[in-house]
Amino acid sequence: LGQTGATIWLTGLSGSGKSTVAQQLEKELTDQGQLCYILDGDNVRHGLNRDLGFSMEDRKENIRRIAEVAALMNEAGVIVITSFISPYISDRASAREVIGDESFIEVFVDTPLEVCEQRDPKGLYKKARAGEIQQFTGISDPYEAPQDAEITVSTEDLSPEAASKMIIGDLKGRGFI
Ligand code: GGZ
Repeated sequence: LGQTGATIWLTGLSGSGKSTVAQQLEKELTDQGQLCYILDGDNVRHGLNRDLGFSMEDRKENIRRIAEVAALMNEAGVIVITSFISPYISDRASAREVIGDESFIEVFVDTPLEVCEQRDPKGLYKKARAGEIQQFTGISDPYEAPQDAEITVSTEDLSPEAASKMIIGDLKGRGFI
């Protein structure tokens, strides 16, 4: 009997609010008794993908492995929430293929670069501007915004709670929960 997990694929700049949305969504799904799990830099880039950096090739491989893991977890019935910049349209399209179009929900966390740079919670934009970090997304490396995301959330004027509600509504509409 096929299990029916889904993958909520968050994409957006560093500091856009992906993690906050992911955590809020995880909390609400868990409260509803749903099995879900966040894949993010903390649990993937420090383990499975610790051999990878931020070149175009390494980002591609990062996203490829994450998609394969998400697909396996979906097969086990888990709702997976991924929180990675995933800056390239082609890499996200490949992830969609690996996971399956019907279980892939792309969510664009659409926070303008100016706002992310203003927030700069880890001081990374400052370092990137100073040339201390190379190939930093939005500053010295590209971010290709989605044109066909299932959901776009503008965290500038939408709270994490409201963003999470939108995603939950979508999951309900598709019959995943
Ligand atoms: C972008 C970088 C970089 C460079 C380190 N470019 O705000 P953060 O710190 O916690 O999130 C960023 C994270 C991006 O890793 P991802 O795995 O999401 O990237 S990708 O999907 O493109 O593979 C940032 C930190 O790592 N970071 N160097 N050069 N972000």
